[in-house]
Amino acid sequence: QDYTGIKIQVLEWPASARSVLDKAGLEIEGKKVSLIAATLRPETMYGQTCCFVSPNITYGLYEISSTEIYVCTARAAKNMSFQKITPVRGEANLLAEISGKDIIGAKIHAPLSVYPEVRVLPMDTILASKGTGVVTSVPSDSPDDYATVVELAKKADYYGIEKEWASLDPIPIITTPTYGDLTAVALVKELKIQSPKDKELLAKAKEIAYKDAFYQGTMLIGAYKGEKVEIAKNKVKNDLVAAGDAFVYDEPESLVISRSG
Ligand code: ZZB
Repeated sequence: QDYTGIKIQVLEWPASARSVLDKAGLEIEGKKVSLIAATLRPETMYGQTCCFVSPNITYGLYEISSTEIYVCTARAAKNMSFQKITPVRGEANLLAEISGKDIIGAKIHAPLSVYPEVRVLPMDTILASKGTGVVTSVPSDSPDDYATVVELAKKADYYGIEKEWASLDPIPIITTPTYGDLTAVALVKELKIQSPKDKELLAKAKEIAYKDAFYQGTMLIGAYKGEKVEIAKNKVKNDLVAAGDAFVYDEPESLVISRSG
């Protein structure tokens, strides 16, 4: 998979994370720490409303330079170390480990998002075996993300979050003749998806959403407003990389296959 690794900078850690990092003796003062979200949809980054981690995944903080730290799974860091992303080939320098649980509520900056500051929220359906274990949320165009934020807002107390954090309006990013300006919202409704646990329906919605946006979609926002998604996708990706807000992250397909047997 040809992912784009989006650097989502942590602006403010919750108390739980500060205590974990303190105990690990890690000094992050003056360093840029970013959660790395793996996405196949760089052109949708204008519509990020939060960033998801799994409460059941352990993440690592990896040293990228004297001033930069990336947060992702160990598996992803290992893969990155063979793609010239870490300083030494084949090595990822682990500075500390932290549970996704302890990152929830962090205040972050998601590049290109119309919302200058958003929050880290929990997503139970994140797979540790895919991408970086960090998923940036675009509820306008990702049915999984929309179903998850609706669930989180409904049961904010249960999930231990502030309702407002999960209540930011989806942003119209792409328009298509079939689904309009908020493809994921339309599909969740059409397929009567009730919760993030509706796995099969969500898989179906995702497939439809990918195809519809890629072949029929037109950008409604950003530098390539009015252009076809098919064309704009790589332009937005290249701009993010050029700005230092993202990098190309390739996931070896064979690795995924051999893992699942
Ligand atoms: C932002 C985004 C915006 C995404 C969108 C999708 C969509 P795939 O196709 O199965 O490979 N993702 C990334 N890593 C994980 C993970 N470990 N567990 C669960 N979900 C993950 O899925 C790739 C997409 O799934 C990625 O692209 C990411 O969400 C999420 F408008 O990033 B995406 C129609 C989808 N639209």
